[in-house]
Amino acid sequence: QSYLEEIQQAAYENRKMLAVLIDPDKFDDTKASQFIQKLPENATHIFVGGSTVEKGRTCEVVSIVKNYCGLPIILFPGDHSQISSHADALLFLSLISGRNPEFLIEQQVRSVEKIRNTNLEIIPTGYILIDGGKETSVQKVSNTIPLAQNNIQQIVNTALAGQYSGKKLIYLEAGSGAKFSISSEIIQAVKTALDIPVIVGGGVRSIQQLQLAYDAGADLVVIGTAFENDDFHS
Ligand code: 1GP
Repeated sequence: QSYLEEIQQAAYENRKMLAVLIDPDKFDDTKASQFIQKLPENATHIFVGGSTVEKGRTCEVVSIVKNYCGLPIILFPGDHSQISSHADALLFLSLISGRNPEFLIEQQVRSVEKIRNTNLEIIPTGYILIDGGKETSVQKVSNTIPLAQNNIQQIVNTALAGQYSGKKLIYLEAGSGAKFSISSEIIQAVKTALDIPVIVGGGVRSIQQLQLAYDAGADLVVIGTAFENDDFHS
């Protein structure tokens, strides 16, 4: 079974998934084993990526994490330089909420030479940036305007356009460190419209928020900042 098939199967059976996001630039190698030990029991995936990462750093972090942890490591790259053959799979992201060709196709084309010489599983993913109440680095780096949380129709239409163009997953992103995470109303509307699994991330800081996202229909939730700062609490 591929990593995508595992996600599809879990979503189909309503087994909720949790990814811990590691930003390679903020990862402390000397504390790798403690970090891994602290992972919540219900974590199912490690995502690795960030908006801006020093060249070569993603590879180092993936190799270190792999030594300590048996969870699948999935790249969540901010740009083509963040591709490491040591990971298991790659979210091949298109920022479909934006209209910047750089993140719709340019970075993807530039990543091909690197990807085709690896065994990485490629997972076509529609990435939708939604307003999280503050300007996040993904917004700055991608130079795109997030969709407003109250524009639910546009969010649903964007997600469906992603599905129709062959994306296998849709990622609803409020941005790392967002003030507000994606509302239950949005998650529910997107999940109801789509046949493919829905990932939700950005600003999820507590077990209650995590549960709300699951209850609304998120299949996989991504948590980064709260684990980094050790303040994920119930
Ligand atoms: C960012 O969705 C992820 O891409 C996680 O966001 O750092 O706010 O948890 P946080």
